[in-house]
Formats: sequence, structure tokens, C-alpha cells
Amino acid sequence: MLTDTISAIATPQGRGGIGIIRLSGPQAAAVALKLCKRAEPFIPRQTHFHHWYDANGETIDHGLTIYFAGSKSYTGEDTIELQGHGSPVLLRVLFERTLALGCRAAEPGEFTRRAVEHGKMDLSQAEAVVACIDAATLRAAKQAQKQLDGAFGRRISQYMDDLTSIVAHVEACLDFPEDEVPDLFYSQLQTRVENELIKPIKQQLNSKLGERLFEGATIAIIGEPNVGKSSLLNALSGRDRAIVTDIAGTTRDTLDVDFEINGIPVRLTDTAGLRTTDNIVEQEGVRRAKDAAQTADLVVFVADASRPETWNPATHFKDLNCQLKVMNKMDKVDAPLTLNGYLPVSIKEEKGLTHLIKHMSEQLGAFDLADEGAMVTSARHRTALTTSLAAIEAGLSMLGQEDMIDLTAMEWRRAWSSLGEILGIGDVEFILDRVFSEFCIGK
Ligand SMILES: Nc1nc2c(ncn2[C@@H]2O[C@H](COP(=O)(O)OP(=O)(O)OP(=O)(O)O)[C@@H](O)[C@H]2O)c(=O)[nH]1
Ligand SMILES: [Mg+2]
Repeated sequence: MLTDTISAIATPQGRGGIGIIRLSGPQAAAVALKLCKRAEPFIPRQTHFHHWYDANGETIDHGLTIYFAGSKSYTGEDTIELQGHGSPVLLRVLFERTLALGCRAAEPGEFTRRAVEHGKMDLSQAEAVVACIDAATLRAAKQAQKQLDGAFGRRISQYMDDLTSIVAHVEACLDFPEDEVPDLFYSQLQTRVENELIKPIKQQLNSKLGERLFEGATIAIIGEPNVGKSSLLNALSGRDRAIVTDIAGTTRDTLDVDFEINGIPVRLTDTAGLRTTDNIVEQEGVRRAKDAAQTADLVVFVADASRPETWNPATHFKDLNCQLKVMNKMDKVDAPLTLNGYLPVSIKEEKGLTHLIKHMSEQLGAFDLADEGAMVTSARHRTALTTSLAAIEAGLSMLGQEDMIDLTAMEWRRAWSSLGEILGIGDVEFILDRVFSEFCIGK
């Protein structure tokens, strides 16, 4: 309930230079005044140095108290920040003291949820708060900040406004007898729906880059023994992580390295060389290699230029989609090779790797020409936009058909509601519950 005053330790668990407790709600300032044993009201947005006292009048800790008044706070209601020492023990006691003085322990994300409920931000901006905190790369964090600035939300509101005005037109038409509808009416409406809604929404849905930036991608390196898979993992990640020897069957287990390609967080997996073997350890390695290949977002198949028997992925897989094929050890061959879609590389001579990374980036969608402000960054937004687009198209297909105009209007209202889910508008309590359950406490 918004009448509760909530309290939480807002800094991460563990010891640190500073620890912050946050209060929000109608009693926030009153609780803080008692905690500080202070008579005069706090001046908004000023730091007040105080001791904070327990029930016996003994100091718990001391530090800065800051008061944010009403609508001029993060949550849109009275908020207090207590900035003390980052001691888990003192923070716990101070937090419990705020509960004793009438606060309730905040649920995960409850501060931001209040911000949404007070109209300080829309739901897509609230999600951007988590995305920003969780971002694994700078590019992802910058993207989250664009969403936090409201660019994505504004785009969605624009679609909703367009739909409202379009539906109003359609409904006005319902009041006319069929033969009095002006000739141009339907064709103009169709053009408008296509240009203002269908085209831009399709464009947004076409790029997977936004989701990639946050969800990351898995890449499996596969191929026969000794072709240079582990060498490739080391070269790409810039770390001497996997054992490299000239003995076929060096790598047995799968081995992961996390790094980023063009701002996309990736998990690169080195695998055992694919071959038939009696050795049960290696057999398990090969099974794991195949498993990794089946589940990866991107499969890089490596071959040895000097050994044509290593060139064909189909030897080991019937229907695996190897998006990239690498011909390694080009330094070992003199005669020109017909490469047939293989990217030529010599890890030994450090040749061809930049080209390979460019192709990997391309496959991961890093160069997608996306309008960054309007990029779809989560599965939730993708589902809502896809549902909305389907309803818009369904409505359009019935436009102009006799007696169907009210069905068109109904589909477009449905499209409007799906867009509303993105912003947290409408009957969306269950959506709010789901979204905010992913937050941390104190945010
Ligand atoms: N000449 C040449 N040798 C290379 C190149 N890349 C890797 N090698 C060598 O090839 C051998 C095998 O390399 P690894 O990276 O261990 O090969 P792998 O595919 O991981 O092998 P397994 O783990 O046994 O499946 C090592 O001796 C590497 O030094 C290259 O570009 N040129
Ligand atoms: Mg290896």
C-alpha cells in the first residue's frame, strides 16, 4: 500500500565505505527526525549531519541524512536517505530501528514501483533501471540509459496516440451509413496505419541487437582434433586459458571464457575435438562438444587447411547450422585453396582474426542498423510489440470490408492495450508484480 512507509538497506550486502538506508512514504521524515532526535524539520535536498539513536538513546551510527520532499524524489513521495558506514552490523541495527519506528521492510523493486505508480517514470524506464545495473558491457549500459531517459517509452506512447486517433476516425465512420463514407477514407487510413505503425514496429522487431546486449550470446568452437580450436579460444579472448599441444585430443572437457564482442557479452566455449574413440573420457568430451554445438547461439567450425579430411562438418552432424566456418593453419599451405565459404585464418601468424571477429559481430547482430533509442531490449517488450503488430494487421485486413469496421476498431483497441502493457498502463497489476520481482531490494 502506498500509505506505508518503506525502508531498505539500499547498498549491496557486505562491508563497504558507505552504507545507505532508504525510506519512502508519508512517515519518512517523521521517522528520520526521531532517529536523529531532531526537532526542526529537514531542509529538502540538504545534507544534515547527525547521530542516529536507538531506543535507549545510544548512538547506532552517524552520517548524513538527506530529505527529498514529495514529488521531487525518486519515488514521487517523501524520501529519506541515511548515508552511514558500510558496516553490515550497524546497517542491520539501523534498519531494524526504522522498522521499530513504524516503517515496513520494502519488497524488491518497491521504490521504483512507487516511482511508476506516482508517474515519475513508465514501466519501460523502470525496467531500464535494472538493465542499467545488470549491464555487463558499456554498450549495454549506454543502451539501458537511453531507455531510462524515456526514448523507448516515448516511441511506444507515440504509437498509442496514433492508434487512439485512428480508432477515433474509424468510430466516427461507424456513425455514417456505409455509402456516405468518403472514397478516400479507407485508403488514407490504410496508408496512415502502414506508415505510422506497421513499418516502424516491424523495423524495431527486426533488430535482435537490443536483447543481445543484455542477454549475451553463447558461441561454441567445434571441429576435429588438433585443428586449433583451443588456440582460437585463446586468441579471441586474449587469454592463455586453454591448453594447446600438438597432441590430438588435448581438450577433453568443455571450457568457457567470458568476454565481449562489439559490446555484446559472449560466452565462448572450447570443446573436445570430434572423432570416434574408445577412450570413455574423450567419448564424454565429444558428447559434450556436440551438446554445446546444438545449444549455442553461434557455432564456429574450425578446419585445418593442411588436412582436407577435417573440412566437412557433415562428417559429425547431420543438420547442424554452422554459421561460421574457419580454415585455420593457412600458413601451412602454399597452393591457393578453394575456400567455399571458409574464412582463412592463421592463428600462428595472427592473420585473419580481425576479419573473423567482424563476421562474428555480424552474425550476432552487432551491426544491425537499429534506431538505438527505440531498440527492443527484452523478451517482454518483444512479445507485447509482436502481439500489437498482429492485432494492427488483423484490423487492417478487415478495413473496408462490409460490416467489419467495428471489428477493425476492436483489433486496434487490443493493439493499444498490448502497447500499454509495455508502459504499465491499463489493468496491469500482474505485469507489475512480475517485472518488479526481478529487482533487488532497496531499488
Ligand atoms: N601452423 C600452425 N599451427 C597451428 C595454428 N593454430 C594452432 N596450431 C597448432 O596446432 C596444434 C593444435 O592446436 P590446439 O589449439 O591444441 O588444437 P585443438 O583443436 O584445440 O585440438 P584438440 O584439443 O586436441 O581437439 C598446436 O600445436 C598449435 O600450436 C596455425 O594457425 N598454424
Ligand atoms: Mg583443444
